[in-house]
Amino acid sequence: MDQELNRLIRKETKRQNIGVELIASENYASKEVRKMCSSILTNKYAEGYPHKRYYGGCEFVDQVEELAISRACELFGSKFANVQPHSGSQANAAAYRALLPEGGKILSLVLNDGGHLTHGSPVSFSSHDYEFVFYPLDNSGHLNYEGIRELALKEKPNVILAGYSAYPYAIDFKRVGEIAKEVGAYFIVDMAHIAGLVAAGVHMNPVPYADIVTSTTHKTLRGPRGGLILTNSEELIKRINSAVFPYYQGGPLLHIIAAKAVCFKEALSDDFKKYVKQLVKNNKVCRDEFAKLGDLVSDTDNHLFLLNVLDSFGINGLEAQKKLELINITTNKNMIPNDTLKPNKTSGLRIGFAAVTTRGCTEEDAKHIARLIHNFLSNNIDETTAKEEVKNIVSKWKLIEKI
Ligand code: DSN
Repeated sequence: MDQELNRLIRKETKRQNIGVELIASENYASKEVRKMCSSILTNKYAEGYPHKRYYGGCEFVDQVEELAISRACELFGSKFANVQPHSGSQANAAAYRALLPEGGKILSLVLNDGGHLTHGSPVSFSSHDYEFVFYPLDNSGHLNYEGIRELALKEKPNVILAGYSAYPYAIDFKRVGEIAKEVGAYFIVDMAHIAGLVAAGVHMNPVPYADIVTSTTHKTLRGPRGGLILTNSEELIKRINSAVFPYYQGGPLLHIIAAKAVCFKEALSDDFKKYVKQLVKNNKVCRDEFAKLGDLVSDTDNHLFLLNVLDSFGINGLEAQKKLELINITTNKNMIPNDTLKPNKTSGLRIGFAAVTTRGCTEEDAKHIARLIHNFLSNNIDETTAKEEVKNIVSKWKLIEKI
């Protein structure tokens, strides 16, 4: 037994159990998903794809990967899937490689407005390998589709990218797909954040409109940490497959692919649809409670919203994040549209309900969480009282080991 690691895992288990987890990209995977992650499938090398491997002994792992592929296709209504990307970043890298020449142009949303690092940040491979032009949000923080169209007509990009990490509104994939067609660009959607909402039919599915859809499997989709790529094009899946292996990755993680297969099966269930509907409700009532209390919040159509802590409480995002951690509420500092502070401070917090809803958070709890955060960040209640309230809220929820 590795005592050092066991001790750390026990501490992390306790942290997860006593906390209110509001990081919008996190969730709690089921026992079955976690069982697959620690299965003996980790022992197997299987470079290549089912029935075209570089190693012997792949007859069973071929079936594991085929099962994951067919369930992913069924869940999202797609013709083809690649379930090997180790992460969403790897999935995006492979999608770009499949569609773009070196230095090709991508139209996307900048990180500070809610995009992802791999959507052209100077610190990511993406901006080194490709040229990015960013479309702005309108003054209310919404996508401006006519603005995207005008920029696309002017810039003539190879790819238009939609799907974001901190965007609280619904995305009209059909509309962006039409713009891409009009300007002769490919259309990639990174649906990592909203994959669970898409799976449950609560958000427009990008698969019919995009050339390639990338995702992670661990956010609202509630599976293991990993990536996924979907397409309806027989030509593109060949290019995607070569871009994943051998271009960017070596051997696939079959234990994680098995866990993805479990996650896709779970996401096909009615229980999952109920979960996502509750998640969206919880998120909205929490957001509305902040608004009622007079705090500055974005509106929301999905699983997350942005709270402007600088103008609501006179502290920056980093200070708010650290202060909430004192009472076991986990959030992350986040830029808000037209932010005046730098990304290492920020004026906002990103708040999401995917994780707490899995544990059993109700709409009443979600309102209570808004009031608690408001009162603690306004210094209306002290740390001990606030911590006690957090304890009372989580005491009604499932332990994470039981999920
Ligand atoms: N880091 C993830 C998030 O928190 O949104 C995106 O990959």
